[in-house]
Amino acid sequence: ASADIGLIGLAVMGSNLALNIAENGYTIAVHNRTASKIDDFVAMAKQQGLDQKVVPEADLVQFIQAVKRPRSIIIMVKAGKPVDEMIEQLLPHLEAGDAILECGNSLYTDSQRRYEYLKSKNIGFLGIGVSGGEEGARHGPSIMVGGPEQQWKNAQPILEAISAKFNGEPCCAYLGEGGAGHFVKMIHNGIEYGDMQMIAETYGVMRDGLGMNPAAAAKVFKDWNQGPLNSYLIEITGYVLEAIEPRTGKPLVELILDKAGQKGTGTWTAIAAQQLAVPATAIEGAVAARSISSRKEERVAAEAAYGKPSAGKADVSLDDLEQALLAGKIVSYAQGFAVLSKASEEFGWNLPLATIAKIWRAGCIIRSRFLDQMSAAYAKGGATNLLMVPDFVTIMQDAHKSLRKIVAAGAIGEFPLICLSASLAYFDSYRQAQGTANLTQGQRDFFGAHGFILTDREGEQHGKWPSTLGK
Ligand code: NBP
Repeated sequence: ASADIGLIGLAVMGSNLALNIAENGYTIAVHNRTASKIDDFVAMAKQQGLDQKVVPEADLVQFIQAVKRPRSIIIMVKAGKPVDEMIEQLLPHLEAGDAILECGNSLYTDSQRRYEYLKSKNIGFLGIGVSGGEEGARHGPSIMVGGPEQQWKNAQPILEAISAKFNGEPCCAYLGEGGAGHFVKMIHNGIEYGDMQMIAETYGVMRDGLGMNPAAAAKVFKDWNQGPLNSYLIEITGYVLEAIEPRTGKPLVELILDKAGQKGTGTWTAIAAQQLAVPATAIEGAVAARSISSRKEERVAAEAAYGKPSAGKADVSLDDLEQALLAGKIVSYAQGFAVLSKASEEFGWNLPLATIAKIWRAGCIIRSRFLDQMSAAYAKGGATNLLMVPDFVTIMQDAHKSLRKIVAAGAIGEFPLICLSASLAYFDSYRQAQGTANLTQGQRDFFGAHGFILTDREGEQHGKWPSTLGK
């Protein structure tokens, strides 16, 4: 055996990851179900001067035997059934201590199940979230690892070497047992949905509330990228807004159909948050916004029924808009990290929150200056909800006022801010010492005898309610 590691699945992600591994000096055995893709890959590796580091194997058993023991074998095939099929094909040929490193976009419960299944067979299963798309896979993704610690240690040098670096620190970490890596990757994607939706909403305020054209909006995003919002997503927003469609000479963004696609990871985050009873309204709002966007025909009909929104000029400044986006972002990350925190408790993962913020600082889609600030704040320890971390309390004390102005302008101006308004409502609920659930509890006792606690007495009580039956 001559290869340091093996990889199966030479589509976009697998090929790029394999080239990244080869470029970092490791010998990699590669395999793909359709053998012709292996030849294509070797040709690509040759073009990049990396073919000496590649051991191509069209035969699965020879491929496995080409990898040094204890083996680390990456699977980068389509998520779902293909992963299970691949595991079954590998299993008879693996030996105790070997590990399968599954790097696709798998649901964390699938990774948990696979981890337990393979544990019973003395084979390690690492469920690994890889973020950064094609470019990230080739030049340095953010890597979130879950599974048995021993097999992580075997693969650690390679995974750290190929990951993105932030100030020289690898954006790759071991996060916990079982499905921890894919859970964290899922939350990353949920947060990404929130970031993207809130950016789209601020563009909506510029377009519909302030009458700005895409070029003017692009300039604002470029300015914002120099400040606290500095991030990959703000940066690319500037480029998308300034792009011109060559056929027509018009701004490209105005010609793109306003229906957002989604592959499901935002929905998974919203479901997981609900299952764990952690409010993640900004992320849920972002998922809902994509779903509403896809119902274009219904929206066109509803606009005809209710009339075009009154395009009155919003009385807000761009500074308020910047601060509102920052406030919305803080709430959305607070929610995402609260879900992480609860999952950690529930599944016994002991997720390192500061480390998670750290490994998202480079390589992944949500990379930002903000995450550097956040990891530093979490590293100090103490509060689990970001809204209670002292540095962020200071920012929010002013920023929530701007968020309020923007959400109010949207309500009056009739342009939707589903995610920003959800963030504001969460913030206001979170910091309200006396809520309104006292009434809810009264109602629940009325119709279901669910009981309530009185603030001045011990123990559960019931009300003496009038009967409404038959009325
Ligand atoms: P795809 O998700 O398009 O999968 C194609 C690969 O799966 C090919 O190698 C194909 O082999 C193999 N495959 C299939 Br389909 N069914 C198989 C089976 N039953 N047995 C063995 N192999 C099978 O590839 P991708 O876009 O590179 O993504 C790989 C993973 O990475 C996915 O989970 C994806 O969600 C995730 N991901 C993608 C991105 C991205 O930007 N694309 C980013 C982050 C994560 P064949 O050549 O024989 O058909």
